[in-house]
Amino acid sequence: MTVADRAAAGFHQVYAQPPAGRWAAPGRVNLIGEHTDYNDGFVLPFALPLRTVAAAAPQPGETWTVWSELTGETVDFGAAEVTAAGRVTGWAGYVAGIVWALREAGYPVPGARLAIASDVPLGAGLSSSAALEAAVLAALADLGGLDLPAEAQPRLAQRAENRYVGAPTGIMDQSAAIRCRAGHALFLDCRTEQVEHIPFDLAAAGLAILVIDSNAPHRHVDGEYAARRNSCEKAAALLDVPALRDVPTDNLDDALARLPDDETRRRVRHVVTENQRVYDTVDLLRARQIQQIGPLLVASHTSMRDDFAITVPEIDTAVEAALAAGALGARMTGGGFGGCVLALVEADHSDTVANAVTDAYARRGFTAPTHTTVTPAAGATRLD
Ligand code: GAF
Repeated sequence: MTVADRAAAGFHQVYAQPPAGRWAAPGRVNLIGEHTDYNDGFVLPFALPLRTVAAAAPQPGETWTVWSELTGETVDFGAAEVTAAGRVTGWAGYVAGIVWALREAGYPVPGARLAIASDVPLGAGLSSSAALEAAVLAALADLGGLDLPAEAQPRLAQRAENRYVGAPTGIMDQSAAIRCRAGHALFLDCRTEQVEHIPFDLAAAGLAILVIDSNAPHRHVDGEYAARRNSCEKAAALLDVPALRDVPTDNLDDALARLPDDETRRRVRHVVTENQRVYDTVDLLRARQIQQIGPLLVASHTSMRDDFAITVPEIDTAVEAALAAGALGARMTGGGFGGCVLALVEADHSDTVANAVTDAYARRGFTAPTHTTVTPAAGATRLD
Protein backbone atom coordinates (compact mmCIF):
# COMPACT_ATOMS: atom_id res chain seq x y z
CA MET A 1 0.00 0.00 0.00
CA THR A 2 1.21 3.52 -0.69
CA VAL A 3 1.66 5.92 2.18
CA ALA A 4 -1.44 7.85 1.03
CA ASP A 5 -3.48 4.64 1.05
CA ARG A 6 -2.20 3.73 4.49
CA ALA A 7 -3.26 7.14 5.83
CA ALA A 8 -6.77 6.71 4.34
CA ALA A 9 -7.09 3.13 5.57
CA GLY A 10 -5.96 4.17 9.06
CA PHE A 11 -8.48 7.00 9.03
CA HIS A 12 -11.33 4.63 8.08
CA GLN A 13 -10.32 2.13 10.71
CA VAL A 14 -10.01 4.62 13.58
CA TYR A 15 -12.91 6.97 12.80
CA ALA A 16 -15.27 4.70 10.78
CA GLN A 17 -15.71 7.40 8.12
CA PRO A 18 -13.77 8.56 5.05
CA PRO A 19 -11.39 11.52 5.37
CA ALA A 20 -12.36 14.87 3.83
CA GLY A 21 -8.97 14.96 2.16
CA ARG A 22 -5.31 13.94 2.28
CA TRP A 23 -2.30 16.22 2.46
CA ALA A 24 1.32 15.17 1.87
CA ALA A 25 4.64 16.76 2.80
CA PRO A 26 8.14 15.46 2.04
CA GLY A 27 11.31 14.81 3.98
CA ARG A 28 14.42 16.56 2.64
CA VAL A 29 18.11 16.28 2.11
CA ASN A 30 20.25 19.36 2.21
CA LEU A 31 22.59 19.55 -0.77
CA ILE A 32 24.79 22.09 1.01
CA GLY A 33 24.57 24.82 3.69
CA GLU A 34 24.66 23.13 7.09
CA HIS A 35 24.05 24.96 10.37
CA THR A 36 23.79 28.16 8.39
CA ASP A 37 20.00 28.61 8.71
CA TYR A 38 19.95 29.81 12.33
CA ASN A 39 22.83 32.14 11.45
CA ASP A 40 20.52 33.94 8.99
CA GLY A 41 22.52 32.40 6.15
CA PHE A 42 21.91 30.32 3.02
CA VAL A 43 20.84 26.72 2.43
CA LEU A 44 20.15 24.55 -0.61
CA PRO A 45 17.89 21.62 0.30
CA PHE A 46 15.67 19.58 -1.96
CA ALA A 47 12.56 17.55 -1.13
CA LEU A 48 12.60 13.76 -1.13
CA PRO A 49 10.08 11.48 -2.81
CA LEU A 50 9.51 10.08 0.73
CA ARG A 51 6.46 11.73 2.25
CA THR A 52 4.27 12.00 5.32
CA VAL A 53 0.53 11.99 4.65
CA ALA A 54 -2.21 13.38 6.89
CA ALA A 55 -5.74 12.18 6.16
CA ALA A 56 -8.13 14.55 7.92
CA ALA A 57 -11.73 15.65 8.45
CA PRO A 58 -13.30 18.35 10.61
CA GLN A 59 -14.64 17.49 14.05
CA PRO A 60 -16.89 19.70 16.17
CA GLY A 61 -15.59 22.03 18.88
CA GLU A 62 -12.04 22.82 19.86
CA THR A 63 -10.90 19.21 19.95
CA TRP A 64 -8.28 17.36 17.96
CA THR A 65 -7.77 13.60 17.63
CA VAL A 66 -4.72 12.19 15.90
CA TRP A 67 -3.73 8.63 15.10
CA SER A 68 -0.32 7.55 13.86
CA GLU A 69 0.49 4.30 12.06
CA LEU A 70 3.90 4.39 13.68
CA THR A 71 2.68 3.69 17.20
CA GLY A 72 -0.92 2.69 16.44
CA GLU A 73 -1.79 5.17 19.17
CA THR A 74 -4.60 7.77 19.16
CA VAL A 75 -4.03 11.01 21.05
CA ASP A 76 -6.78 13.52 21.93
CA PHE A 77 -6.26 17.10 22.96
CA GLY A 78 -8.39 20.19 23.42
CA ALA A 79 -8.05 23.94 23.90
CA ALA A 80 -6.41 23.51 27.32
CA GLU A 81 -3.48 21.62 25.77
CA VAL A 82 -2.85 24.28 23.14
CA THR A 83 -3.06 27.41 25.28
CA ALA A 84 0.45 26.83 26.62
CA ALA A 85 3.48 25.27 24.96
CA GLY A 86 4.65 21.74 25.62
CA ARG A 87 1.48 20.24 27.11
CA VAL A 88 1.29 17.43 24.54
CA THR A 89 4.55 15.51 24.30
CA GLY A 90 6.02 12.85 21.99
CA TRP A 91 5.13 12.68 18.30
CA ALA A 92 1.68 14.22 18.89
CA GLY A 93 3.44 17.32 20.27
CA TYR A 94 4.33 18.29 16.69
CA VAL A 95 0.64 18.18 15.77
CA ALA A 96 -0.46 20.08 18.88
CA GLY A 97 2.37 22.54 18.23
CA ILE A 98 0.90 23.40 14.83
CA VAL A 99 -2.54 23.99 16.37
CA TRP A 100 -0.90 26.11 19.09
CA ALA A 101 1.14 28.17 16.58
CA LEU A 102 -1.89 28.79 14.36
CA ARG A 103 -3.96 29.95 17.32
CA GLU A 104 -1.14 32.15 18.62
CA ALA A 105 -1.00 33.79 15.20
CA GLY A 106 -4.74 34.50 15.46
CA TYR A 107 -6.09 31.85 13.09
CA PRO A 108 -9.39 30.14 13.97
CA VAL A 109 -8.22 26.52 13.82
CA PRO A 110 -10.97 24.00 13.09
CA GLY A 111 -11.35 20.94 15.33
CA ALA A 112 -10.12 17.92 13.38
CA ARG A 113 -9.55 14.19 13.20
CA LEU A 114 -6.27 13.16 11.64
CA ALA A 115 -4.56 9.93 10.63
CA ILE A 116 -0.84 10.07 9.91
CA ALA A 117 1.24 7.66 7.83
CA SER A 118 4.83 8.23 6.74
CA ASP A 119 7.61 6.92 4.55
CA VAL A 120 10.14 9.38 6.01
CA PRO A 121 12.36 7.41 8.39
CA LEU A 122 12.60 8.80 11.93
CA GLY A 123 15.94 9.84 13.36
CA ALA A 124 17.76 9.64 10.01
CA GLY A 125 18.23 13.39 9.69
CA LEU A 126 15.77 13.55 6.78
CA SER A 127 13.42 15.92 8.55
CA SER A 128 10.56 13.67 9.53
CA SER A 129 9.36 16.24 12.07
CA ALA A 130 9.10 19.06 9.51
CA ALA A 131 7.25 16.71 7.13
CA LEU A 132 4.73 15.96 9.88
CA GLU A 133 4.34 19.64 10.76
CA ALA A 134 3.91 20.64 7.11
CA ALA A 135 1.33 17.94 6.33
CA VAL A 136 -0.75 18.80 9.40
CA LEU A 137 -0.45 22.52 8.74
CA ALA A 138 -1.63 22.10 5.15
CA ALA A 139 -4.56 19.95 6.31
CA LEU A 140 -5.74 22.35 9.02
CA ALA A 141 -5.29 25.42 6.82
CA ASP A 142 -7.45 23.86 4.08
CA LEU A 143 -10.09 22.41 6.41
CA GLY A 144 -10.46 25.80 8.11
CA GLY A 145 -10.27 27.81 4.87
CA LEU A 146 -7.46 29.81 6.52
CA ASP A 147 -5.80 32.54 4.53
CA LEU A 148 -2.25 31.29 4.98
CA PRO A 149 0.02 31.58 1.94
CA ALA A 150 2.81 29.00 1.54
CA GLU A 151 5.45 31.71 2.15
CA ALA A 152 4.08 32.29 5.65
CA GLN A 153 3.85 28.64 6.64
CA PRO A 154 7.51 27.72 7.33
CA ARG A 155 7.92 30.40 10.03
CA LEU A 156 4.75 29.21 11.71
CA ALA A 157 5.82 25.54 11.63
CA GLN A 158 9.28 26.49 12.91
CA ARG A 159 7.63 28.34 15.81
CA ALA A 160 5.69 25.17 16.66
CA GLU A 161 8.95 23.23 16.78
CA ASN A 162 10.96 25.90 18.64
CA ARG A 163 8.38 27.02 21.14
CA TYR A 164 5.87 24.20 21.57
CA VAL A 165 8.15 21.16 21.15
CA GLY A 166 11.21 23.03 22.45
CA ALA A 167 13.77 22.18 19.73
CA PRO A 168 15.89 25.23 18.78
CA THR A 169 16.06 24.48 15.04
CA GLY A 170 16.35 26.94 12.15
CA ILE A 171 13.93 27.41 9.26
CA MET A 172 15.47 25.16 6.61
CA ASP A 173 13.51 21.95 7.14
CA GLN A 174 10.06 23.53 7.27
CA SER A 175 10.90 25.66 4.21
CA ALA A 176 11.99 22.57 2.29
CA ALA A 177 8.90 20.58 3.28
CA ILE A 178 6.61 23.40 2.18
CA ARG A 179 8.31 25.36 -0.60
CA CYS A 180 10.41 22.91 -2.67
CA ARG A 181 9.62 22.22 -6.32
CA ALA A 182 10.08 18.94 -8.18
CA GLY A 183 13.28 18.87 -10.21
CA HIS A 184 14.75 21.81 -8.30
CA ALA A 185 16.83 22.60 -5.25
CA LEU A 186 15.58 25.41 -3.02
CA PHE A 187 18.06 28.27 -2.63
CA LEU A 188 16.80 29.94 0.52
CA ASP A 189 17.96 33.11 2.19
CA CYS A 190 17.08 32.30 5.79
CA ARG A 191 16.98 35.97 6.81
CA THR A 192 14.63 37.32 4.17
CA GLU A 193 13.01 33.96 3.34
CA GLN A 194 13.41 34.79 -0.34
CA VAL A 195 13.74 31.68 -2.44
CA GLU A 196 15.03 30.80 -5.87
CA HIS A 197 14.17 27.43 -7.37
CA ILE A 198 17.40 26.17 -8.93
CA PRO A 199 17.01 23.52 -11.67
CA PHE A 200 18.70 20.33 -10.50
CA ASP A 201 18.31 17.79 -13.28
CA LEU A 202 20.59 14.97 -12.25
CA ALA A 203 19.38 12.51 -14.88
CA ALA A 204 20.12 14.93 -17.75
CA ALA A 205 23.69 15.15 -16.50
CA GLY A 206 23.97 11.34 -16.17
CA LEU A 207 24.29 11.73 -12.40
CA ALA A 208 22.51 10.54 -9.28
CA ILE A 209 22.41 11.44 -5.61
CA LEU A 210 22.89 8.47 -3.38
CA VAL A 211 21.60 8.91 0.17
CA ILE A 212 23.30 6.61 2.65
CA ASP A 213 21.75 6.26 6.09
CA SER A 214 24.66 5.75 8.47
CA ASN A 215 22.35 3.95 10.90
CA ALA A 216 24.63 5.37 13.57
CA PRO A 217 22.95 5.81 16.92
CA HIS A 218 22.25 9.50 17.46
CA ARG A 219 24.53 10.76 20.18
CA HIS A 220 23.68 13.86 22.24
CA VAL A 221 22.01 15.43 19.22
CA ASP A 222 19.78 17.90 21.04
CA GLY A 223 22.38 19.17 23.50
CA GLU A 224 25.14 19.44 20.89
CA TYR A 225 22.86 21.22 18.40
CA ALA A 226 21.88 23.78 21.02
CA ALA A 227 25.54 24.19 22.00
CA ARG A 228 26.54 24.94 18.37
CA ARG A 229 23.74 27.45 18.07
CA ASN A 230 24.81 29.15 21.32
CA SER A 231 28.44 29.45 20.23
CA CYS A 232 27.38 31.00 16.95
CA GLU A 233 25.12 33.52 18.66
CA LYS A 234 27.82 34.41 21.19
CA ALA A 235 30.37 34.84 18.41
CA ALA A 236 28.02 37.14 16.49
CA ALA A 237 27.60 39.26 19.63
CA LEU A 238 31.38 39.43 20.11
CA LEU A 239 31.80 40.49 16.49
CA ASP A 240 29.02 43.01 16.92
CA VAL A 241 26.95 41.73 14.00
CA PRO A 242 23.28 40.66 14.06
CA ALA A 243 24.21 37.13 12.88
CA LEU A 244 27.23 35.30 11.43
CA ARG A 245 25.73 35.78 7.99
CA ASP A 246 26.94 39.36 8.30
CA VAL A 247 30.61 38.35 8.40
CA PRO A 248 31.80 38.63 4.79
CA THR A 249 34.10 35.86 3.53
CA ASP A 250 36.80 38.33 2.52
CA ASN A 251 36.78 39.70 6.08
CA LEU A 252 36.98 36.31 7.74
CA ASP A 253 40.58 36.54 8.92
CA ASP A 254 39.96 39.88 10.63
CA ALA A 255 36.84 38.50 12.29
CA LEU A 256 38.66 35.37 13.48
CA ALA A 257 41.45 37.46 14.98
CA ARG A 258 38.88 39.22 17.16
CA LEU A 259 37.60 35.99 18.72
CA PRO A 260 38.84 34.73 22.08
CA ASP A 261 39.45 31.01 21.53
CA ASP A 262 40.20 28.39 18.93
CA GLU A 263 36.87 26.57 19.28
CA THR A 264 34.84 29.72 18.60
CA ARG A 265 37.09 30.57 15.65
CA ARG A 266 36.43 27.13 14.15
CA ARG A 267 32.67 27.43 14.57
CA VAL A 268 32.65 30.83 12.88
CA ARG A 269 34.94 29.68 10.08
CA HIS A 270 32.57 26.81 9.30
CA VAL A 271 29.50 29.05 9.07
CA VAL A 272 31.15 31.80 7.01
CA THR A 273 32.84 29.43 4.55
CA GLU A 274 29.72 27.26 4.31
CA ASN A 275 27.62 30.24 3.25
CA GLN A 276 30.19 30.91 0.52
CA ARG A 277 30.03 27.26 -0.59
CA VAL A 278 26.25 27.54 -0.96
CA TYR A 279 26.74 30.55 -3.25
CA ASP A 280 29.42 28.75 -5.25
CA THR A 281 27.23 25.65 -5.61
CA VAL A 282 24.30 27.75 -6.82
CA ASP A 283 26.55 29.45 -9.39
CA LEU A 284 27.62 26.06 -10.77
CA LEU A 285 24.06 24.74 -10.87
CA ARG A 286 22.89 27.88 -12.67
CA ALA A 287 25.63 27.22 -15.22
CA ARG A 288 24.37 23.60 -15.53
CA GLN A 289 27.70 22.28 -14.23
CA ILE A 290 26.39 19.83 -11.66
CA GLN A 291 29.35 17.51 -11.93
CA GLN A 292 31.62 20.37 -10.77
CA ILE A 293 30.01 20.72 -7.35
CA GLY A 294 31.77 17.63 -5.94
CA PRO A 295 34.74 19.48 -4.39
CA LEU A 296 32.37 21.91 -2.64
CA LEU A 297 30.49 18.98 -1.08
CA VAL A 298 33.79 17.51 0.12
CA ALA A 299 34.95 20.86 1.53
CA SER A 300 31.64 21.19 3.34
CA HIS A 301 32.13 17.80 4.93
CA THR A 302 35.69 18.56 6.00
CA SER A 303 34.49 21.80 7.57
CA MET A 304 31.69 20.00 9.45
CA ARG A 305 34.16 17.37 10.64
CA ASP A 306 37.12 19.55 11.63
CA ASP A 307 35.68 22.98 12.40
CA PHE A 308 32.07 22.44 13.46
CA ALA A 309 32.77 19.00 15.01
CA ILE A 310 29.38 17.46 14.23
CA THR A 311 30.31 14.25 12.43
CA VAL A 312 30.77 10.76 13.91
CA PRO A 313 33.05 7.87 12.78
CA GLU A 314 30.28 6.06 10.85
CA ILE A 315 29.54 9.23 8.86
CA ASP A 316 33.21 9.98 8.10
CA THR A 317 33.73 6.36 7.06
CA ALA A 318 30.79 6.57 4.63
CA VAL A 319 32.13 9.78 3.06
CA GLU A 320 35.68 8.43 2.73
CA ALA A 321 34.54 5.10 1.27
CA ALA A 322 32.19 6.81 -1.20
CA LEU A 323 34.95 9.12 -2.42
CA ALA A 324 37.49 6.29 -2.66
CA ALA A 325 34.96 4.36 -4.79
CA GLY A 326 34.67 7.22 -7.27
CA ALA A 327 31.88 9.48 -5.96
CA LEU A 328 32.31 13.01 -7.37
CA GLY A 329 31.54 14.47 -3.93
CA ALA A 330 30.07 13.38 -0.61
CA ARG A 331 29.08 15.00 2.65
CA MET A 332 26.98 14.52 5.72
CA THR A 333 23.55 16.12 5.35
CA GLY A 334 21.40 17.46 8.20
CA GLY A 335 22.06 18.40 11.80
CA GLY A 336 24.79 15.84 12.45
CA PHE A 337 25.90 13.31 15.08
CA GLY A 338 24.56 10.50 12.89
CA GLY A 339 21.96 10.63 10.14
CA CYS A 340 22.70 10.48 6.41
CA VAL A 341 25.48 11.10 3.92
CA LEU A 342 24.76 12.17 0.37
CA ALA A 343 27.07 11.24 -2.48
CA LEU A 344 27.05 12.68 -5.98
CA VAL A 345 27.76 9.78 -8.34
CA GLU A 346 27.72 8.87 -12.01
CA ALA A 347 24.27 7.31 -12.44
CA ASP A 348 25.65 3.92 -13.47
CA HIS A 349 28.10 3.92 -10.59
CA SER A 350 25.76 4.21 -7.62
CA ASP A 351 25.76 0.48 -6.76
CA THR A 352 29.56 0.39 -6.77
CA VAL A 353 29.71 3.34 -4.38
CA ALA A 354 26.98 1.94 -2.12
CA ASN A 355 28.70 -1.46 -1.96
CA ALA A 356 32.03 0.16 -1.12
CA VAL A 357 30.41 1.94 1.84
CA THR A 358 28.79 -1.31 3.02
CA ASP A 359 32.18 -3.09 2.84
CA ALA A 360 33.92 -0.30 4.75
CA TYR A 361 31.27 -0.54 7.47
CA ALA A 362 31.74 -4.29 7.73
CA ARG A 363 35.50 -3.82 8.09
CA ARG A 364 34.97 -1.36 10.94
CA GLY A 365 32.32 -3.51 12.64
CA PHE A 366 29.59 -0.86 12.25
CA THR A 367 25.89 -1.70 11.87
CA ALA A 368 25.26 -2.01 8.12
CA PRO A 369 24.18 1.22 6.36
CA THR A 370 21.14 1.47 4.09
CA HIS A 371 20.95 3.48 0.88
CA THR A 372 18.68 4.81 -1.82
CA THR A 373 18.99 7.13 -4.82
CA VAL A 374 16.76 10.18 -4.82
CA THR A 375 15.48 12.84 -7.20
CA PRO A 376 14.19 16.27 -6.14
CA ALA A 377 10.46 16.13 -5.39
CA ALA A 378 7.71 18.69 -4.66
CA GLY A 379 6.83 20.35 -1.35
CA ALA A 380 3.60 20.00 0.61
CA THR A 381 0.47 19.46 -1.42
CA ARG A 382 -3.16 18.40 -1.16
CA LEU A 383 -3.61 14.96 -2.71
CA ASP A 384 -7.41 14.79 -2.89
C1 GAF B 1 18.51 20.40 11.58
C2 GAF B 1 17.69 21.65 11.85
F1 GAF B 1 16.37 21.34 12.05
C3 GAF B 1 17.83 22.66 10.73
O1 GAF B 1 17.17 23.85 11.08
C4 GAF B 1 19.29 22.93 10.38
O2 GAF B 1 19.89 23.75 11.35
C5 GAF B 1 20.06 21.62 10.22
O3 GAF B 1 19.86 20.74 11.34
C6 GAF B 1 21.54 21.85 10.06
O4 GAF B 1 21.79 22.51 8.87
O5 GAF B 1 17.97 19.71 10.48
